[in-house]
Amino acid sequence: MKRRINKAGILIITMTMLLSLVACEKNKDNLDAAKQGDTVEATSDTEQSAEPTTEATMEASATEEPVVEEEPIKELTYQDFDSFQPIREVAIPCTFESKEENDNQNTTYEATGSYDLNQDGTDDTILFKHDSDTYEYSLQINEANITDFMATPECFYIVDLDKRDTYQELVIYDNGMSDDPCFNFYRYDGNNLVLLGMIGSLSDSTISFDGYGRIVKGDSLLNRLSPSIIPAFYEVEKNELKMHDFDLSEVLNQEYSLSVDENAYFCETDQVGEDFIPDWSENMQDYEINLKAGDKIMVKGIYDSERYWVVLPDGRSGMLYYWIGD
Ligand SMILES: [Ca+2]
Ligand SMILES: [Ca+2]
Repeated sequence: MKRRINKAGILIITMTMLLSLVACEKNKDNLDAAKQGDTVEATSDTEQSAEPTTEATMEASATEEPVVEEEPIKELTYQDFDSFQPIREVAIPCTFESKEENDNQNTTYEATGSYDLNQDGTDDTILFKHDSDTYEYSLQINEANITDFMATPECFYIVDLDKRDTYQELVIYDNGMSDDPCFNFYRYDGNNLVLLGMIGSLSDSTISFDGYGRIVKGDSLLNRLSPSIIPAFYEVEKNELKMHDFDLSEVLNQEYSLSVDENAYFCETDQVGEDFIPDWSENMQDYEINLKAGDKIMVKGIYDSERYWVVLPDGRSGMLYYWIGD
């Protein structure tokens, strides 16, 4: 299990999204500064346009669906990956201060920030406390509180999931117990604080938003094809994140170009499908494959975000798969 000692620094960085999608690693430096008592101000090159519409939402309850203005939106298809923007580009600037305390037994991390999450004109006080030994955390926004467990909180973001309502959501990136990242989504409506849900992803930079309440991950091989493909999307329904799969039957047996270089594993086999078990023995290197951007592959089967039945440019057929374990 991988443990991180210095969470303090990391958290703060959070909202930073400078000109070029600076990653958490860069932010860690800032957080270290914040750990000393400084204030780290995150910036974003892309602010979402979320004009407050104060009339309806101040009395809304987190137990109710947010008030959504009438604005028809395009039905999403598996071909719409380009209408999504990564979290680092859409995160709204916010400042957090943090401190870390150690005694003989426990390390506690605390971060505070202020942001008008329900867009009622008054900033809301955000207080996050985490115990790195028990993994328990407390998130308090004004008088509302949630306690739960989180392994390795590293970054805070504020995003506007749906620009048609007045909520703006807090997202906490948890790097997991063993580099198994997860984004935790919270909504505050002025009275209630709700954990909308969690979305696991294979890295911290692969979650994207369309501004109309829809979220996609970018950690699938399908995202890196040209044209890119979305296997599924998430949206909030009754204050809960729900995943919707796309019907990808039209995608199969088609040839696609890779949009980026692809380092993976490939096993030439007829034993394709859900039951395929990768060889993770000491011979695993024998299955490494390096495909290049522009290479054409045919997708014959999609089993999850880590395993695909493909036909390679040289005509070999088998399973293309990825290392996601520890
Ligand atoms: Ca407020
Ligand atoms: Ca909103």
